Amino acid sequence: RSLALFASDIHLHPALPKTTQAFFSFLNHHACRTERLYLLGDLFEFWAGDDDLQTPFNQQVASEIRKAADAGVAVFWIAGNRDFLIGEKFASEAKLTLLPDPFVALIGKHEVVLTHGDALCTDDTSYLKFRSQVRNQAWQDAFLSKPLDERKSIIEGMRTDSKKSQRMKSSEIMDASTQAIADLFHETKASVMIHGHTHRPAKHSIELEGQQCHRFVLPDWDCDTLPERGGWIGVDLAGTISRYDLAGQGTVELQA
Ligand code: OKV
Ligand code: MN
Repeated sequence: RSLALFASDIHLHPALPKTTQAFFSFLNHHACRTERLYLLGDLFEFWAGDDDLQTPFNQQVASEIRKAADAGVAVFWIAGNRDFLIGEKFASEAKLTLLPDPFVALIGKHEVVLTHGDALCTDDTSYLKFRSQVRNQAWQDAFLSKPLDERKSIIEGMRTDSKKSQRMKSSEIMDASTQAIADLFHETKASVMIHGHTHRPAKHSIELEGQQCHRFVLPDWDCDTLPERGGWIGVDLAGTISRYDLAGQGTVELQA
């Protein structure tokens, strides 16, 4: 048994069957044998509201997560920039606990700060403006009061626009900023950070105020177009942090 597993940016969608199968296989073969599972955002390609739980696809995702919970895994969730409209209904169907972003967890002997990662991209000022709008409770209440079909077509329209304007290109401004990273380590006193969002899987180590700090970036799981992508981070009972590929092959990144 491992202590905790971390995954993000799986981008589940009915049109991406390989990605979906890879996630279900992760749950059934790996996540079912951990004490805690942390899902750190963008599990879904997009989420239009918990009333979309009627679709067979969304039902199946919730029930696969619930199976892990029923096997004794404590499942935690931090929202991403695509599925921030997940609410208590989804949480109870999937038997998971919603956490705020950021959240500090004691994992073995490590104080670990967990975040999706989009709020670290502070150089992308237009995105941060959009983020503060859509994370506002009154805005969400108004959006969720629209019919589900209308919400889905608004989101589809945003996705089409974003593809057209090439806003998704991997530019420097869309990476986590050095200052935002240092501020989060400082504010939380954590020495380990785990996040996703940037799709730049890596381990970065820096010294801050005399303390070695390690930042682990999770991979995205676009298994339908790029079969080599995907994977998770695990902490074993001794506190060793490893990175795993989708075959479950581990590489030690930080000794306890
Ligand atoms: C993804 C990013 C666009 C960065 C919107 C509810 C809302 C989901 C959404 C819309 C946008 C994802 C899903 C896209 C990432 C961008 C621009 C920058 C920095 C809602 C649920 F607002 F309507 F309530 N979205 N899309 N960006 O076009 O795929 O990551 S997206
Ligand atoms: Mn994201």
